Amino acid sequence: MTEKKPIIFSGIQPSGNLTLGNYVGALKNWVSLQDKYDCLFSLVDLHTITVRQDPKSFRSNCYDALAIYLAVGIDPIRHNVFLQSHVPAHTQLAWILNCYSYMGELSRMTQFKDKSKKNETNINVGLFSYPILMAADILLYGTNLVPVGADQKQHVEIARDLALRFNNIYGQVFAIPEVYHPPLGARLMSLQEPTKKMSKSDDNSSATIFLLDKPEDILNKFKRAVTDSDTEICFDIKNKPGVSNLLTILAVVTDRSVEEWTTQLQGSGYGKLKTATAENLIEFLRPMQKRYYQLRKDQEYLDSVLKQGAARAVDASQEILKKVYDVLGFIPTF
Ligand code: AQP
Repeated sequence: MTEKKPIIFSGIQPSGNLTLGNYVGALKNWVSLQDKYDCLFSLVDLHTITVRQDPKSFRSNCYDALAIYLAVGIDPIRHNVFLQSHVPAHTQLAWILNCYSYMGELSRMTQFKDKSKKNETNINVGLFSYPILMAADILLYGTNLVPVGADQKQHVEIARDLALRFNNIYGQVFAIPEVYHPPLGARLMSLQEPTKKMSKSDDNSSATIFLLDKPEDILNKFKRAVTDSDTEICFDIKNKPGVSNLLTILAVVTDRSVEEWTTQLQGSGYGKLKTATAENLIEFLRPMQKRYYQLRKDQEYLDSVLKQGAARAVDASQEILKKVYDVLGFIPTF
């Protein structure tokens, strides 16, 4: 009998082209953790509509993101790769968890505050209750580990709080998930405002590196990256956020330490740091981009991955959902 592995759940919103931040904060770690865990990697499309989407681009963004998942090395045979909207249990559990969540705790969420500022004309209830749906995503599968970037820490904490709250009343229903952040790059910063997170939806496209950016665009974005008026290359997030961000990217994509790069580039100036980061990133992305374009053309294959992922996730979602309904006293369906 094969030993049961601990469970990972994580997802990305197909709300646009995926970024280097999505890669370093999430995808890279999914790939490295997938040998030791049973994983559910979702395209969290229900979360995506908390901000208005153009239906046609939304659908195409879902396939783009799926092809990226596969191109970076996620194995869809061993693990579940699926669209959140294909598994109704996510919204079923989310409704129940709504009834165990408090307005006060949700209104403290940084992402809600940030996104409300960005979408002043559409501060919808979904934006507010986003962490509850995310808690449902996680708790539905008995998840043990949630690999995400630092910006999602608060949301995983809410999922833990809800699980503990529910278990305290009804007994051991949910596993208590742990958060996982990469040791380096848990929050990649904007290239234009390095005190702000690098984001898919930044109005300034120079601020963000997209995984499918062309080499010349990557080089130009790094050349224009904001640093500081000093000249010394050293890692100091508080006083030199721009330089520290570039060193982080350089270290992550070359699999070398920040210290090694700082020593190697000593006395070189920021120009050299920028071109070294751009050139190494371009080479790092090249094979992934090639795989992406091959996969993206194969609609039949992409659909087959989604079909198989959904069937397995629907199946896996039933056990805990049934348990929740049962402990709450709902009459089982006949
Ligand atoms: N800058 C980042 N550094 C490290 N990790 C990041 N993540 C996102 N940005 C960074 C991680 O990527 C995963 C998926 O995030 P998401 O797309 O579901 O939501 P988000 O955090 O809101 O990402 P964006 O890029 O900022 O999207 P938009 O612009 O649509 O709001 C998560 O694990 C996240 O931590």
